Amino acid sequence: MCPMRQPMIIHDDGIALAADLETPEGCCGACPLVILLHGFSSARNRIHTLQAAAAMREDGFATLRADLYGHGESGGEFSKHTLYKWISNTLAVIDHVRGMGYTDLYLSGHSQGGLVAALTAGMEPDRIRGLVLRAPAFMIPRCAREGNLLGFRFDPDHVPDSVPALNGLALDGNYIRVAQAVRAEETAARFKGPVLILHGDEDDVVPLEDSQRMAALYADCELAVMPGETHHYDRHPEEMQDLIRAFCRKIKP
Ligand code: FER
Repeated sequence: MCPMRQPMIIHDDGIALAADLETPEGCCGACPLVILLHGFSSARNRIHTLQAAAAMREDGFATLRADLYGHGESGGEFSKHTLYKWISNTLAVIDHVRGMGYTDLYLSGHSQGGLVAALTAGMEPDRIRGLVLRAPAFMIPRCAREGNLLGFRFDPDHVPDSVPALNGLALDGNYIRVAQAVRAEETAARFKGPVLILHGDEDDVVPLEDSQRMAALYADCELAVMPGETHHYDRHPEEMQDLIRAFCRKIKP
């Protein structure tokens, strides 16, 4: 019998990443696996991520929820996290689960985690079979280049040493420098597998327009616009789960 839930620590070049691997009934390493990434200032145990993962397991996918650099129970300081560090973490998680025998791999992410899932899939299009992006924050590189992040305006050609983030936190200027260098559009063109993008039309954190723009760039992308839904899928979580289940059934190997 395999454990149904296995907490683990995955190392990325000295940074300890906390993760939970959960397997559906009867799966011992031979089942497909979805790696789920949380958003900015969030963590792997938030209710909407638990709900998304539960829906995936109902269709026979194992799930691994990971806390990324500077978030949740993982190492690193929040102010020093960047998209590059999160991509590196995701590559390390992929290597780790491949070492455990999981080869049929999918990525999913919420908001900033959705952006990172998409960027990583574009780097390993031969290893990642599909993507489930929930309110992906595709606008972060655009906003960093425009000089407007989290409602804070700055000169994009003279990036400040630090910018205010949420809840009294601060972000180093390197977060912005990295975000300015990221090209989400090119990564979409490189990934040919199936993509599901879920986006609430009452999301006031991440604009729906960026999901619409990016959906058109993927070879095989379904954009599900959820009426009345917010950034955190707190109005109709069961509808989010239905959409994920339908997609999982469609793509299941
Ligand atoms: C921003 C808007 C949204 C931003 C980050 C986010 C750093 C990410 C939100 C999330 O992951 O939930 O301006 O800048």
